[in-house]
Amino acid sequence: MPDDRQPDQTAPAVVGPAGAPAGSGTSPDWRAQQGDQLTSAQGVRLPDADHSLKAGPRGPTLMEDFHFREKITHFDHERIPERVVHARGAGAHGVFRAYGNAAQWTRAAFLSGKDAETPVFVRFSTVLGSRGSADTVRDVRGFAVKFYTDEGNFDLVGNNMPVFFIQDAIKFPDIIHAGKPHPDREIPQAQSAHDTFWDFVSLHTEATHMVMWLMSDRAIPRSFRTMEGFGVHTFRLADGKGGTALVKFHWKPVAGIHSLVWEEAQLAAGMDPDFLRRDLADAIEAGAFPEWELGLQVMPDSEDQMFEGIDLLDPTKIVPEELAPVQPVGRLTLNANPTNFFAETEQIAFHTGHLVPGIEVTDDPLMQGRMFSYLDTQLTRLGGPNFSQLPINRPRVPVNDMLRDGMHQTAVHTGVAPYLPNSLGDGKPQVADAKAGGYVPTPRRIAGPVVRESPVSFEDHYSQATMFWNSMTQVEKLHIVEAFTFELGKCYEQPVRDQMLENLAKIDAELCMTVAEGLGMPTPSGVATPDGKAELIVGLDVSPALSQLPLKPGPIAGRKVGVLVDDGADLAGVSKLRDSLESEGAVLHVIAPHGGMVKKGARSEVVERTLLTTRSIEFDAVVVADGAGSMTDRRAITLLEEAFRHCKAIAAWGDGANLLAAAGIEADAPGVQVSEKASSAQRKALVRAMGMHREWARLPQLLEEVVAT
Ligand code: HDE
Repeated sequence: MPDDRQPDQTAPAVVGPAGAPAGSGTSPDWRAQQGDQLTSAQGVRLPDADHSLKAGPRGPTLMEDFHFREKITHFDHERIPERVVHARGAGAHGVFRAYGNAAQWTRAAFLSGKDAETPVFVRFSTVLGSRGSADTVRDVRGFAVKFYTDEGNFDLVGNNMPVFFIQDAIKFPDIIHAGKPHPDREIPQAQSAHDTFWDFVSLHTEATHMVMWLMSDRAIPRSFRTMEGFGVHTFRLADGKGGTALVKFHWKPVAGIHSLVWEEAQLAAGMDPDFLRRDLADAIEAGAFPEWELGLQVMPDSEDQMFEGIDLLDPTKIVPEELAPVQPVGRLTLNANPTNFFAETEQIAFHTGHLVPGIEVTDDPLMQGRMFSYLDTQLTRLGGPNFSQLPINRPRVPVNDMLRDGMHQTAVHTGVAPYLPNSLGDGKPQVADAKAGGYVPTPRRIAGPVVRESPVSFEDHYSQATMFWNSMTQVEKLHIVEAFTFELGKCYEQPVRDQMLENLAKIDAELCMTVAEGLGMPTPSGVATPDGKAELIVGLDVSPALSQLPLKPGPIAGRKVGVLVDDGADLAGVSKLRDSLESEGAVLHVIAPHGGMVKKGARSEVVERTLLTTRSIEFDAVVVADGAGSMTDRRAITLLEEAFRHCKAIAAWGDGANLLAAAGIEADAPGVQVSEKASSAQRKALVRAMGMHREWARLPQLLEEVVAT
């Protein structure tokens, strides 16, 4: 009897960019669009792409026009339901390379094998907005990774924040209903700055720690490339020899953690709603491949699943890195853009239950709920139970699952015995025990009364919110205060603001007072403990690792510099600057008042942006070349003013300094490099300043100015 397998899946993988096996022999060919001839879906060649079949040139269209009907019918059904959360996303292909040191904790071969390489697809997303919403809204970002391992697919469906709003999955529909637009007017789109969200989180105080992250700069990343990622829940790793450990997964961006400033995020939402997906695709296309290290925090698999007083099953708690260091175990590199957004980024189906031997879940009640939801949601979204056969979801190992038929079945199964045991199929497929690579979870004891309750340790809702606040620098604290004041300022219901201020008082008295001042509300009395700290501290008071400000300059690969020029500008200097930036992997864009070319003598430069088509948000630094200093266009001034206000690196040489002066930027202001001539010292200083991301030293100066006026 032949094996009861899908023909393609037994063959060694010949894969295209989406992992689609190319057709061979008599197997069905999975590729679309073969041949140069336009055909119907049935492969019939078609003579005309522009006219329907009519009774005379001025007559009605005929029912018999199967070409027209097939085309319109297909078009009418092009949309599939968007994801109920994380609808807006962007993805990329890549590779994960293991360092090999994880073998001490897990038998999962893709993690434990030294230099083992595993293809991956990653999808980044926002949570609240619809598919067409803006990228840069204040929101949590999804960070979902599908590893096509040699032992089957493993999905690490994480976020860019290490905790979550709720502790029990039963509340997930509620928090999402509260965060989504109000049901009557369907406003506001893709944001949390409205009454129902704050009503929910102020009453569900377990959300407090997560809300601190949401109000921090983490919620407005500069780029997907500059975000951390977290598995959030505690997982169990098994080494295959009886040893287990509890772990948390971390993705550490090689490019460092960077964020937008709030005004920039808002401008981008209008000027370039595709800001983050464009950045990702551009960087990959330019060869500045985004990279992360995968790290593990490893804790003992103790009976009570507590670590230093922290309940490892509570998804609103982190384990501070100072208590359990993040140990790097491999590197992820994104190196190819999708070929087709729908086929890959939209149709990819993640599931927390896509696990491989050596990686197991724990009893975290949020994770347990997710183990149900992800499979269930794909049935509606992807139209039935066969979504694993879509090229982007298909494992890169033989699949022999005995699942049959169903909507959109694309496999032609052979054999008559899709059941076990059988005699008609030679007893195949065979089951595999742990030794043969079967997924056999570590036996764990589950005993207890049937109750709807949480453990007492889940009642601490404030101590880590306070730790987060304590760990921020002044600039980060300022941003958090501004974010709370903005968001609560957008709430119309007074009781909602009151409730929230009372919660803030339990985190930190100063935080509460400053937000209350901004809202023009009295600070709630009698709520804060005398020192403004939460009553119960578990773990640590302060975790410096939580601050995202760089202490030394980081890499600038994939970052963008805009150079203002005009006809007659020092194009030799521009060219040298481009060389320096390109050697660091950064990109230079020439901005001029007009399109086409700018010239000086025999030299010329292509104008890539005009003052009409660009805005400061596009750049990490702005430079004015000698010869562009007498520009009078208001938009050039705005570009510089915004870049300065957003604390970006700024430079000018020669008469370029005049334009800075026209924008009110002093030559000796922090993060501003002015020189008489284009020089390598200036270029180096610019690279260093960009590596620090922002020149925050400007902030107090700006504040003084605001106060003074
Ligand atoms: Fe999700 N989540 N989630 N989530 N989630 C979905 O699955 C859900 C949670 C996350 O790029 C949905 O295919 C429940 C935590 C990401 O395709 C859905 C609960 C974390 C993505 C779903 C959570 C996440 C999703 C919607 C509470 C971080 C996008 C469409 C128990 C660790 C994946 C879909 C992609 C998507 C359910 C909480 C991350 C409905 C019930 C915590 C990154 O199944």
